[in-house]
Amino acid sequence: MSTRIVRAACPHDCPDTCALLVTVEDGRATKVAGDPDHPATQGVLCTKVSRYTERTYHRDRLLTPMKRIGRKGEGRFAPISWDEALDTVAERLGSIAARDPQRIVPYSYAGTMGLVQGESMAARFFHKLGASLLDRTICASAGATALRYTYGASVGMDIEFVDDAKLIVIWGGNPIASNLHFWTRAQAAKRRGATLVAIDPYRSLTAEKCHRHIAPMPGTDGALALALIHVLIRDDLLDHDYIARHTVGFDALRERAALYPPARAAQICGVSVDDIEWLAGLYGRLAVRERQPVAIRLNYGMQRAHGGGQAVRAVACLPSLVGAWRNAAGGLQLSTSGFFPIDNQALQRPDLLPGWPAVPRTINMSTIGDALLGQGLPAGAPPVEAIVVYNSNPVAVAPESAKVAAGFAREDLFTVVLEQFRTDTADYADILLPATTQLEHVDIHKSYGHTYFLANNAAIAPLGEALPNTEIFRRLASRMGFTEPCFADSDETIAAQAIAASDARAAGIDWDTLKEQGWQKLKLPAAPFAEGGFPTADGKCHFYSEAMARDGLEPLPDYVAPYEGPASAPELAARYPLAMISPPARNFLNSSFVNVDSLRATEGEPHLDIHPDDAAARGIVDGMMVRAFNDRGSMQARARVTDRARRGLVVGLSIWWKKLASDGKNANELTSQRLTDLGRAPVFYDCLVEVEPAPGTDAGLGASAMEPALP
Ligand SMILES: Nc1nc2c(c(=O)[nH]1)N[C@H]1C(S)=C(S)[C@@H](COP(=O)(O)OP(=O)(O)OC[C@H]3O[C@@H](n4cnc5c(=O)[nH]c(N)nc54)[C@H](O)[C@@H]3O)O[C@H]1N2
Ligand SMILES: Nc1nc2c(c(=O)[nH]1)N[C@H]1C(S)=C(S)[C@@H](COP(=O)(O)OP(=O)(O)OC[C@H]3O[C@@H](n4cnc5c(=O)[nH]c(N)nc54)[C@H](O)[C@@H]3O)O[C@H]1N2
Ligand code: SF4
Ligand SMILES: [Mo]
Repeated sequence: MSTRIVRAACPHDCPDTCALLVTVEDGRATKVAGDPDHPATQGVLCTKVSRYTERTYHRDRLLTPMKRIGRKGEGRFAPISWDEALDTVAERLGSIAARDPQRIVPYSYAGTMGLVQGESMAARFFHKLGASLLDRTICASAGATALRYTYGASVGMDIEFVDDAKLIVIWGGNPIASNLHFWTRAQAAKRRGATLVAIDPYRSLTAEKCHRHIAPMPGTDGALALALIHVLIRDDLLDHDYIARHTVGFDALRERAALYPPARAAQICGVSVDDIEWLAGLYGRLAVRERQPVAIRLNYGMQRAHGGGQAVRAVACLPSLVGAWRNAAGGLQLSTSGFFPIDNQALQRPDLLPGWPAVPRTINMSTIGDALLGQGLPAGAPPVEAIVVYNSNPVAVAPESAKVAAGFAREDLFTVVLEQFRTDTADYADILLPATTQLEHVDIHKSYGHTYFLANNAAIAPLGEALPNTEIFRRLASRMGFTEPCFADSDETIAAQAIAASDARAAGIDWDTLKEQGWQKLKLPAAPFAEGGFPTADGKCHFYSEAMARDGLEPLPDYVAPYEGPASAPELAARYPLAMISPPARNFLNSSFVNVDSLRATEGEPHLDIHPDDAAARGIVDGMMVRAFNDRGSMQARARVTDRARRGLVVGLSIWWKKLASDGKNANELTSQRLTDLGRAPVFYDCLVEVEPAPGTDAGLGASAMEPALP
């Protein structure tokens, strides 16, 4: 028997980007483990990826190209050859492109975060074709835009130092589920005396383990952050030297924060004045009076509402006000992705666009339902006639799902899906193409939670007839007659092209070393912003942003109320009084892994957490099947009556495959296609609903309700 250990990288959309060691015995991957030597991974993987072989060798892997033989969405397919599949796709795309290539839309996100299997060969292909561009906004663009205006890029503190922090504020994140390796460090800090605070409307797995949990209503974080700023200024808990030398617009920020005394914010957010006074006092005292490291781990939960961008702006001001950046264990981290010197030009080749530097129209992925239905496009805009989906599952993950599904069901839409599994989206494909998993292809990875480049070597041969995304687009390019040399680049060549080697941060990092060693850390100082030096034009933190004023945006951090709430929409709130959020479930990765039996068994079935008072008012008991609904749609779930959900809030952990839910629906039936204040991002957690016992089910006889009472 031959046994090899292959160095690889976790491809999933997770800030931890773990370094993997894959055991291969006689050509079969038998074990996926964390690299014990990689400082970010520390030999530990989450439950999901420890089960990666279960996913790779899953009985439902797509192993041959297929064409649709049933109705769209029905999921009936017949196998065809690669030649027939690629000829069909090339012929259809070619004839549409001959009329207007903008009628073709690529749709992709972070099914793999790899730079090679993500936007490299695929981007080259769509650029050369002249297809519509895709605005990839579905996850991070509200916060990324806010950080760009405030600090110049998505940069922040290095989590590897957070063990030394004295206060860690976990704001809108549930790291036990979604950022495990940060949580390990936060616990180390806790053991060394740090105070942990969670700011989250829901008592998540993480919030319950923090010293204090502050639970604002969803989408109100901007007001909370401005009140913290208010108290820091009122009590002179400020690093005047840092403010003077490394920030812009303090006086204007002071005026803005004056509008948010704690009492006002407490009322907007539904928290106590004491919560605000306590947190601001502790944060300011530790940082300014005691010069101790204070860290904020800012995440995505708070970005998924109307004011998500400005809320990030407001939170991002805090570390500069108290000089927290002076310490390696202090500051703020939302994302580290802006540190990586990536040569996107080389990877994606926008210069191949027919009219470059003029660009085709852009379709926002977050409003794909409307786009496919021809709604919200400018008058006279060409309809979408073809969509090519890879690395994404829009029918499950995009908002206002009824419209997304209706769009994909259009008979006159030509749909190609590159997938590993027959997802909710794959069911709508005209041509379904089998893609390799991470164990079967080569890739290079950056991270948004640490500062290492990682290599992913292929551990095993592709299963069945599956091909890497790159090879599928390479073959399509050849059939379309694209002859530029870049269409012949191998995956390893592309991996090498990804690193902008001229950048000092990449000193000593190259593909050959990387694939040998598995990972290499960027060259960065421990406390990169101890003396300012942010990647803005002037190196300063912009409390007031000239650039925002120029772009027609509110230049100061602000509180923007949720679209759907009693303040902005009282009539709607009267009909749908409960705010619904649908954050990640621990055992799924967005909609990936929902089809892995062992992980789905742990999650059980779709649940809806509801506060005992809200449940009682609706005749809902624990374990009852309930129906959440609003004007956009409905979904069924098993009620969990629990004060984990604060009053007025319901929580449906996500993202379920629709076809694996009892009613064929998931949380995105309820979410809207409205967009955030900055970054054109979706507002998944800005969503009012009503909940009732599900008609015609076991209402009133819920499983746990029938259990005998314990003595
Ligand atoms: N296990 C697992 N890990 C994942 C994912 C997954 O699906 N499963 N998804 C990955 C992806 S794509 C991403 S973007 C990241 C997401 O990473 P995070 O943003 O850290 O996501 P969560 O861990 O769910 O944390 C979001 C928390 O925000 C809370 N929240 C919701 N609305 C608000 C609000 O208005 N204000 C505040 N303060 N909190 C709010 C939710 O209750 C939830 O506990 O995780 C990644 N990691
Ligand atoms: N209600 C609600 N909706 C949400 C969210 C939420 O919190 N609540 N979160 C949002 C967020 S943060 C995000 S990032 C999006 C995520 O949305 P997506 O990026 O669509 O993520 P997944 O659902 O994991 O789907 C990724 C798909 O890519 C496939 N895939 C993986 N690797 C490859 C590959 O190499 N080749 C090909 N061809 N396919 C591959 C996987 O099999 C999987 O089906 O969802 C968003 N939707
Ligand atoms: S999903 Fe995240 S925690 Fe799990 S192995 Fe991948 S990078 Fe690590
Ligand atoms: Mo995401």
